[in-house]
Amino acid sequence: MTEKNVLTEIREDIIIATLNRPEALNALNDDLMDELSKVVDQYEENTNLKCLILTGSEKAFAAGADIKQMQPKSYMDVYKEDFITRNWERISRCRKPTIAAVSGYALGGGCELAMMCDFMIASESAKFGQPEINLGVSPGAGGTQRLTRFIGKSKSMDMCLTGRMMDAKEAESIGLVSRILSNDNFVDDVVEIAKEVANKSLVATMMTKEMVNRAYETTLAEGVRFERRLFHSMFATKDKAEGMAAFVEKRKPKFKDE
Ligand code: DAK
Repeated sequence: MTEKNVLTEIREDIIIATLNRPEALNALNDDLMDELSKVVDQYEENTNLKCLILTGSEKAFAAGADIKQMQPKSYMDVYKEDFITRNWERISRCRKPTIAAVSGYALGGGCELAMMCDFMIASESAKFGQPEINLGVSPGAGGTQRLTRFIGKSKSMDMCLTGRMMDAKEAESIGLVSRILSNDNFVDDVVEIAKEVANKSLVATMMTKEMVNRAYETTLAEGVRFERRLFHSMFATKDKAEGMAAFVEKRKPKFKDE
């Protein structure tokens, strides 16, 4: 399953997708995003896989959309080809869990791509930014929307209007990343976290993910109603019976994703 711009590795039930355009600090272009979309398709189709880690290199998760690919494009080009919309946000529609493991630069489209994952883990060297304003444009793959929901208006305006970078500590302190890990063995350590996610009932995980995501799209009352309906529905699963029986019997549950 190895392709040119996105490398994949399967470790038990975890799939690691590694962005691989080192010559351009993993700048995102259509070819790379096509490959990444296929990887996400394969991940969703393969019932043995329970968690996807999206990562880059130590120097760059991704330094943004490929400026050299965008430079010659006109308004009519990007409008007609539906630039970005065509499949750049595929990972945000993945129903199974996804973790962004960010080392080095996550800028522009790179930061936006990381925000499309369920949560973000940063190495100590991670740097985040929305520097598009320096290019005479704005974020274009959801940055102004997702970043604002993650970190609030003031910080989001600061990042989008100055184009500055923030380090991992600042990103963690404002909730953009969930945890910071050491640069040493970074991906291996993220795999350990992915295993914790993968060990749960996939049905409960997928439903929980739907609930959390709903919080971004609806009112509190509707969101709580949605949560309650899905919560009730989980009482029909074998995994609910197994999980609760295992607790009562003081043993580890063996989930079957049913
Ligand atoms: N695109 C293309 N190539 C890139 C790149 C990028 N985003 N970032 C780096 N590279 C390339 C460099 O050109 C260089 O290639 P060569 O010159 O060696 O051929 C190579 O990667 C190494 O980069 P540097 O030599 O610059 O490395 P440094 O360590 O000195 O600096 C840096 C690292 C990350 C600070 C710097 O490379 C940098 O500032 N990169 C650009 C970061 C950036 O501005 N990212 C945002 C991109 S814009 C839309 C419109 C716009 C957008 C979306 C939608 N619509 C119309 C819908 C914008 C999205 C973006 O993400």
